[in-house]
Amino acid sequence: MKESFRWYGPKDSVSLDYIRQAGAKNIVSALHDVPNGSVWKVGQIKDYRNYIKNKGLIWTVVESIPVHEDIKQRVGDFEKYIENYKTTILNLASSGIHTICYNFMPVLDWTRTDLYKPLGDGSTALAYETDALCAFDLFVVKRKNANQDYSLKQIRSAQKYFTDLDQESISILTNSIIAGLPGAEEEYTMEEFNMRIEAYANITKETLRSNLIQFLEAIIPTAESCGIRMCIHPDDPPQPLFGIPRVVSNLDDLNRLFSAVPSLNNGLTFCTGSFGVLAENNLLEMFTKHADRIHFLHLRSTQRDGKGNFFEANHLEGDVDMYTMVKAALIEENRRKSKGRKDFEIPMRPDHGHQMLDDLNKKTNPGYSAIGRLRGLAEIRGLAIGIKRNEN
Ligand code: DNO
Repeated sequence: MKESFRWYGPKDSVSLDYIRQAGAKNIVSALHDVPNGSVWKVGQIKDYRNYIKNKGLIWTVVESIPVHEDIKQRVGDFEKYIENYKTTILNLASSGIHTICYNFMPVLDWTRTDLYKPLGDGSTALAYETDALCAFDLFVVKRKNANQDYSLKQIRSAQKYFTDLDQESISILTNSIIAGLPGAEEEYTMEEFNMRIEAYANITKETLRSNLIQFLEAIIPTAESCGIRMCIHPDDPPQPLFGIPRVVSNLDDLNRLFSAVPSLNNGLTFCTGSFGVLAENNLLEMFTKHADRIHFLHLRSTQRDGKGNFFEANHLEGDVDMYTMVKAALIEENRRKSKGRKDFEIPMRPDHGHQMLDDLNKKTNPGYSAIGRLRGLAEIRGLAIGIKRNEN
C-alpha cells in the first residue's frame, strides 16, 4: 500500500514537515480555495504539486473535487459544472496526478454530532448519535414534515435528548453538523441549510442514483482518455440524513453503480469506517466483489452500539476487522502485480484519529490531528508488514 497522509494545505496545523516524519511519502490533498464547480487551472495545480514536491513528498491523490449541488440535482448550471469537472480532470492528468476521490452525498459531506467525545483513556473521538441528529432536525432546523422520517420512539427519545440541552450545547451541536467538517468545503447558515435541504424535496433515491450515473457517463470517458482513476467515497454515515436519500452505502448500491458504468476508471474509495457503520455490510465481500476498481483506501474503524450510534475506535479496534481488510488489500495488490497492472500499489491513508497527547491542547481539524493519525498509520504499517512476512 502506498502510505499516504491527508493535508489540508498551507493553513493546516499539521505541516508537510511533520507529515514527512510520519514516514508517509504520499500526500492526499485538494485545492481547497477553489470554489465548488470552478475549473482547477493547470498553473494552480502545478504550483501546489511543486510546493509538496519541494518538501520531498508526492501529491498522489486528490481528495476531493467536490461535485456541485446543481450536478447532484441536475438543475441550473449542471451542464457547465460537468464541463468544468472534465476540464479539471484533464488538467490534473496533465500535471501528473491520476487518482481523484469525490463523493455524491447531498448537501452535507461526512457528518458527526460530536467532534470531541471523551474516551476512557483521556483521548477524544468523533461520534455520531441518532438522538442528536434527530433532535437537531426536528427542533433546531425544524425541517418541514421531518417527523414523517422518524418513528414515534425516535421522536420521543430525541425530545428527551433535546430537553436536556442548554443553549451552548445546541450551538456546539449545530456547528458540528452544518459549520463544515474539514474537507466538506461548504458551511451553511441555518437559512441556507434549510434551503439546500428543501431543494431535495422531490428527489427520490432513484432520481439521485440516476443523476450520479448520468454524471459518471459524462465524465468517465474523459477520465479514460487521460488515465485518471475516479474513486467515489461512500456515504458517511451510510444512511439517509434529513430525509434526503444517499446512494453509495452498501453492496447493492455499488453493484448498480459499477454495472451502469463498468469502466475501471469508475472506481471506489474503500472506506472501512464508512461502510463499517452498517452492521449488515459485509466489508470483505464488498471489497472482494469490487477489488479491481478500488483505487484508494481509507482505513479506520468504528464502534457501533446497536442503536444506530457509533464512535470512531482506535484503528485496530472497533467493529472493523482491520487484519482481514489489510490482508484483502495486500492480496489484491499481488493479484494486480501478477497481471502487470501499473497501479498495483493502492494509496492508503489512516483515516481520522483520536485527539490525544499534546494534540489535546491544540487547535486541529477534527479527526485530522497529527498524533492520532500517526498512531493509526503506525499500527496499520506494522500490521501490513506482519501479514507480508507471515506469507513468505
Ligand atoms: C472525511 C472524509 C470525507 C471525504 C469525502 C470524499 O474525513 O473522508 O470528507 O474526503 O467525502 O469526497
